[in-house]
Amino acid sequence: MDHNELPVNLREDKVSDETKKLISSLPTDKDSQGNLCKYQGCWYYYNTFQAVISFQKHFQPQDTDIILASTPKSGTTWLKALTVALLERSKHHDDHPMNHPLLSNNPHALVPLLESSAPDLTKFSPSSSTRLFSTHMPLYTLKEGLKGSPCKIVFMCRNAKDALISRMHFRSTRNVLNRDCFRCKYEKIEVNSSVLEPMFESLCRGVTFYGPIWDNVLSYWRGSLEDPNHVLFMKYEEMKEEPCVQLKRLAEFLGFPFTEQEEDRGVVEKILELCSLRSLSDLEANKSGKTVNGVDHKFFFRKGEVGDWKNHLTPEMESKIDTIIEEKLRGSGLSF
Ligand code: PAP
Repeated sequence: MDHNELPVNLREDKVSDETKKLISSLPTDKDSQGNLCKYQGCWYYYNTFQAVISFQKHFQPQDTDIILASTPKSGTTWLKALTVALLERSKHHDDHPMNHPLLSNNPHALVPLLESSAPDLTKFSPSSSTRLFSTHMPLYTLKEGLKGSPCKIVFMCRNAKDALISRMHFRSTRNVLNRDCFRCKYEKIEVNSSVLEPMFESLCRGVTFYGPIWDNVLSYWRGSLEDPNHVLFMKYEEMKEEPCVQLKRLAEFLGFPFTEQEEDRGVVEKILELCSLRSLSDLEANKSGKTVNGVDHKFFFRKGEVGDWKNHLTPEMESKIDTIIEEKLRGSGLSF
């Protein structure tokens, strides 16, 4: 199989000579999918690392930019949809509901990833004057690229065990590279312990794409405590538990609070309904098509449940990861 058929982030074809030199001076490791290097405390596959470096050098922030941050599989798609819907409500889609961008676009197409080699971010101009971007980088690496700009940053955190199981399903459903056979071919990997165990071990070692997860999450947690006007810390579980409260909190933070009339008209509930897993995954735009990185839109929608890890992790695994995370978060005031 052609190297170019690999997911973009797992390829190493975009890495410049300068970046290769830099990688040779960084800590390196591997997970079950590919080579990783550690930059500013965070692990990246090489093409993504190149994109991080390019972002830090070339991104031109605007003060009104909004950055949606998360660790992978923590509710990014949902947060993107909700934020787009919040910003779009000024356009009175009640009159022309079919014009709503979420009805014809996957949320990832509306909110590009900052550290992606695919879109040219300097040229990206969405319909609204507020530009929306996403990232999985930790806050300190993100801030370097924001160059002091007072952008609003929203972080979505999710229980590490649920995010792990979500990623395992994502990998299993997607045709991923099976490096064990050394023949560079795609294989459909079944969800079983041979997939889960290496991913679990990597998680516990802290050697995961965009990990260690606890350091990444803590960077935003601390950022939100230090600068609550610019960094909002949200939890997937709280969004599930009290969606109205959390959506209003998000709207307020972004500077677009709901008016009393909007609340009376049920706009909060309408946005939550539009962005629910069920309605988004029913849309043709999300049933078909792929992201710029070649991921089928439909793979971003699965169960969306809290505690699905209970169906997959043994009590030993549960206890091991809980102990590690508890130790890493000790004294921070955060639990997830
Ligand atoms: P990404 O990191 O690849 O962008 P991300 O959207 O962060 O993925 O996470 C996917 C998870 O969010 C999936 O969880 P699961 O595997 O445990 O089911 C997906 O189902 C869930 N998800 C996607 N859209 C929604 C939504 N609208 N509401 C709630 N959960 C959602």
